[in-house]
Amino acid sequence: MDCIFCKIAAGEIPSKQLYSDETVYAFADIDPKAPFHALIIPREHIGSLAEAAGHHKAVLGHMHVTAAGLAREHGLDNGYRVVINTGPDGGQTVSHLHLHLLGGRPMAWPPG
Ligand code: IU
Repeated sequence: MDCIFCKIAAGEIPSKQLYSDETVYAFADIDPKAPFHALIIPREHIGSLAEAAGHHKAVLGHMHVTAAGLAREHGLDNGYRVVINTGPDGGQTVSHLHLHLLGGRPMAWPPG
């Protein structure tokens, strides 16, 4: 499968690693939208949150717990935002499930 995030998780395409284990990989977004912007992806290829099913509960939880750990590690003590853009209307541009962890500045609401 020709998936850029699968290749990043496999180390075939370089990235700035922030966290790695057997289930997820986290790296710095190449075009950061906040002073701290990490992407947390499952090693398993899941195209988007729209494909989530019962057997994905553990990996989805793992992604969120990883986000909370990275936020603590990087001092986002005043808060942060986690975002999963899903499908065309959700603004998803890469077809491999990814959780954005954004912090280091106040976030606006509602999002655009
Ligand atoms: P989106 O939710 O699908 O729009 O987010 C995709 C993100 O992936 C976006 O913030 C890009 O800057 C980021 N990204 C990256 O970090 N490295 C890449 O090689 C590619 C996209 I392609």
